[in-house]
Amino acid sequence: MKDQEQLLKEFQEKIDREEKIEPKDWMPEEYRKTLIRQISQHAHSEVVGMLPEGNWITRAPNLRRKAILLAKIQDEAGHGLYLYSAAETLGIDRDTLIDELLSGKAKYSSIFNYPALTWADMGAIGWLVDGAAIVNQVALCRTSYGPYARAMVRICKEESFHQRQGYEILLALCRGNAAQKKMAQDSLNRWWWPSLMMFGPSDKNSAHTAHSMNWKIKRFTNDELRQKFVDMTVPQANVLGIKIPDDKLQWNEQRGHYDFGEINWEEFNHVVKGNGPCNRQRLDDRRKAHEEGQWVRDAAMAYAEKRSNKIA
Ligand code: FAQ
Repeated sequence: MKDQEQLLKEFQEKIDREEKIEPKDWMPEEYRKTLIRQISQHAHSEVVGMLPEGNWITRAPNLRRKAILLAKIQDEAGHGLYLYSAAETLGIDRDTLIDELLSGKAKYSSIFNYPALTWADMGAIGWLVDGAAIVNQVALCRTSYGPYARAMVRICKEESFHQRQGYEILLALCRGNAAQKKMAQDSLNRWWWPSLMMFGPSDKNSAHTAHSMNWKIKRFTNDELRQKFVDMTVPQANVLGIKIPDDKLQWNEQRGHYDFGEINWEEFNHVVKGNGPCNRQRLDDRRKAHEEGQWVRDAAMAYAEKRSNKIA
């Protein structure tokens, strides 16, 4: 039998050769734990992420916008399902993960604890939040764990459609009257900094990045991805004709990147600890939705049991 050291060596060599780790392969316990943590937090983010947008389904400005918003929100639910399934391949069951979310033990992305106050926020969420999610997730298509990487490929295709629909909402508002343009600017003012926070703490304060980079779970650090997002988004704001709320934002010829101001990390920590503007409301809404969905889960189980009895 191979000893632990040999197994670890072969595991790392496999990762270094860019081969995927699959569910039945040997893996160190820390790798498994890191993946369960990251994939489940990601799944929870998709599911809680439905709430700020769900708030606007009944108030979408026309039928076309309502149909698009409904489809987008359903896509997020689907993303949650692929991700919970990917986490389950690591030997944890979905009920446990959902209990951790509903009890407040598990994290989900800080961004979804901010309120969606106007229709322009549907644009800002698509443009900035999905935009940030894509920058992070395109890299995750090459993550070392096979089921996570494969889920990401499909999710990214859908997210890029989401990003465009958000941008198109803002483009329509920015081409509209002064009040509509003001609404677009206001949404950018409120969502810009929280979107930058989505990438997580700065590299020097990130507890997991070093390990995750070594195992190729993460392909880029938090700060590298944040920079990519800023570089990609500034020209898009210029096309809209609205101003990113950062006086320090400027092109740095030497670095070939935009410089930008300091993130308010105190606010980030506050939100992650459960004290953001909507943390309580989001969890209450999820708990209520879970309770109200009990009959659906019961019916699905009863149907599955009946079918398996018939087959037996
Ligand atoms: N919010 O050491 P790191 C979406 C936590 S999907 C809350 O840097 P790591 C789709 C972190 O968990 C958006 N907590 O951690 C959509 C850790 O806590 P722990 C979600 C955060 O894992 C769009 C601690 O801080 N995307 O938007 C945040 O190496 C529109 C230390 O941090 C993903 O989850 C945060 N922003 O890097 C849906 C992508 N940042 O576990 C609806 C996958 C960090 O030790 C509408 N995840 N923390 O207690 C990742 O890439 C990584 O997990 C990071 C964090 C980059 C988020």
